[in-house]
Amino acid sequence: MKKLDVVKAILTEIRSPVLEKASAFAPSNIALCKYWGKRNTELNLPLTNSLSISLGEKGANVIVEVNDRDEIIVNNIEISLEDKFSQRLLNYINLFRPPNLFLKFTIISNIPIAAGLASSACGFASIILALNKLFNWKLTNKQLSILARLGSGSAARSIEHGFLEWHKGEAEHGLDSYGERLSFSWPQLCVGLLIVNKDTKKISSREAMLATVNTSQLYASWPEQVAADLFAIKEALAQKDFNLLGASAEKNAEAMHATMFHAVPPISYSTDETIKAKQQVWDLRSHGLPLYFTQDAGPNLKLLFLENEIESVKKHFPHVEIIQPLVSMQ
Ligand code: 2P0
Repeated sequence: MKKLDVVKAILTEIRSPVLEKASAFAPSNIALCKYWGKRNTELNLPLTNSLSISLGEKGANVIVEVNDRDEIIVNNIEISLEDKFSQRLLNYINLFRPPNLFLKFTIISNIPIAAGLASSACGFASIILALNKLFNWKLTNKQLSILARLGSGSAARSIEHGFLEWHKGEAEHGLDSYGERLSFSWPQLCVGLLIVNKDTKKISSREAMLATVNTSQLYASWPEQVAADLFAIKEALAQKDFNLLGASAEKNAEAMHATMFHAVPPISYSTDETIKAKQQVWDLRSHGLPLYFTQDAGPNLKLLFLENEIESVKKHFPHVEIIQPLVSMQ
């Protein structure tokens, strides 16, 4: 099954744009229960469910306009069409447009470049949202999530704000694998972006998850870990039990990193600064501060805490950037 087959199942026809120009914003998202491993690499179909929180106004804004040539501008810099990023974007766009239609993409991302904040997730989600307007497809969020996933797996969780669960689905075509908004609200929840190291990653998450699935002995226990953590996280969200949420999210991230540490050769995204920051969190917690972290495919941490601890967190981590993603969604 190819990406184009999935597109054809959702869009009955490839049509011309109805507008000259359209724009859309999509938030970045952080997984509290991670997506790590695919059952289908072509369609970005995951082996497990995952659950994320969106990051409010941190994300990507895109303007798509009909043009006389393809053009890609990211944060005010024109990117060569030969660039790896452009090639990935153009291959994606080619799934949806008629021949001889050229488009200009102006993408503005307000995510700190080094934060490892799933820029591909909000990037592909914002693009599909903008294309939905440009072509007047009138798709549902479920359909948009499926199409965003074809660009990048975690984009399936960036179509909407709030807590989202990405259902892994069972079907070969993946029309049952999409992000769904959960009805929980928790405005007091804070995410702290803690940048400890600005080096670019040596191995992409795409390559790393493939290597983990193929070579890590620990991967066999990952689906069971996810099932337990997902259950606990949903329970924590329902009960507003912050310690259960933090402990489950941190354990899930640490388990994901353990699976990749057992890949052959081992994969480690942590640096000395990462370990030091984790130890600081553990130390503060042992002294009574309800503070947890999660870590994605990079050395930086995302701290998890509640609004009433903002001042303590700032005191111990003066460089942290604090987001209260759900505060405007009460
Ligand atoms: C996540 N990550 O759940 C996990 C945790 C990184 C660590 O999703 O190959 O860019 O495009 O499907 O979505 C990053 O991987 O990978 C990711 P593709 P993606 O957020």
